[in-house]
Amino acid sequence: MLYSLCLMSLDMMILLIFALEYKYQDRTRLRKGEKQMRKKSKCSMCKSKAFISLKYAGIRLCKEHFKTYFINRVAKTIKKYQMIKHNEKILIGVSGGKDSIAMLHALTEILKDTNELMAVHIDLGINEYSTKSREIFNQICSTIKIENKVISIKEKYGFTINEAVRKIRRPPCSICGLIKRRILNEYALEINADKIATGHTLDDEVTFLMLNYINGNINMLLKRKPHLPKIHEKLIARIKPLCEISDLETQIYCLINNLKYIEIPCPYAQDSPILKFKKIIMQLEEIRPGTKLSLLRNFTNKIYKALESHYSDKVDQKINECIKCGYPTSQDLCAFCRLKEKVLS
Ligand code: Q46
Ligand code: ZN
Ligand code: ZN
Repeated sequence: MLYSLCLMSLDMMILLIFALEYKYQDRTRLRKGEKQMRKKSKCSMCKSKAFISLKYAGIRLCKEHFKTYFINRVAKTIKKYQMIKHNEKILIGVSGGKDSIAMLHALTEILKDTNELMAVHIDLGINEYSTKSREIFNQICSTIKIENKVISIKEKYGFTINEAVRKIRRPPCSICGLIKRRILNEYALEINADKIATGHTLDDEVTFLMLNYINGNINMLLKRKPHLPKIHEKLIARIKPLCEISDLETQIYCLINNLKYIEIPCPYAQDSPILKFKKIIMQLEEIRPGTKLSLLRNFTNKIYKALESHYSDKVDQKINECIKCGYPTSQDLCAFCRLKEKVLS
């Protein structure tokens, strides 16, 4: 869930989208095809002026139809990966970034009559970034009137992400990810939630897949599914309702729905290799629209199954329970308890 490369005004966004769309067409072709372009710039659904062109889907949409399209795509993803059943209690993790804000808004639209929803925000203690994220979370929760909770990691464990990063030689995002996963899971257990929804987008998923292909990390690849079911009594099932939606689409959804999201990047994001990989993946998508979706779907439908049947009995076999917290681990102490001990020592 890293923030997109830049944040811009709505007008700038429209210009960027159309600049990308016509980048490879020369002026003569554009003049010749003026009539055709006028026709093309109409919404594929209602023939009013198009606001966005989705090349991977071969459609152009006006603002209203983009809203409907986005909601329908999220609803379809939930159905396709059997993420949510009626009456289940869903805990929605919201960082305050565009992805999780768009997810919170869309899930409320889709599930408000069928499921119990609860939003949670983790205050990481990362200076102004955390203060602003918390404000944005409080604001959206009161606007859409959803039950919510803020958990401060300083209050819960006695240290902030800043303090953990200073003490431990490990990439900040890996420390932060481990702590966030644990807090979300603990809170989901406390409130008897059935699922935890996180705002991982198509770009996040594809970036993760690429990084782990490169490293040959089969163990991590086997943990990557849009819907990770409950495999231990202490681990709540996790779902990613935006796994087929791009970063750009979540940003546009927020902009046209006037949803505020955090506009300053996390200070640790710049050093993360994930941002560099995301840029490369965006270039691949430009060359061949639909690349990201193909990567994700082929992994989930074909490669994951092949890996599972060949490796699931060979990788990370030893499952103990942590002697301190009882969570599943391959060692005596789980990764979270080891991290906590180091930070507090
Ligand atoms: S908050 Fe945490 Fe992100 Fe900051 S330290 Fe990395 S993971 S970048 S969404
Ligand atoms: Zn339309
Ligand atoms: Zn533990």
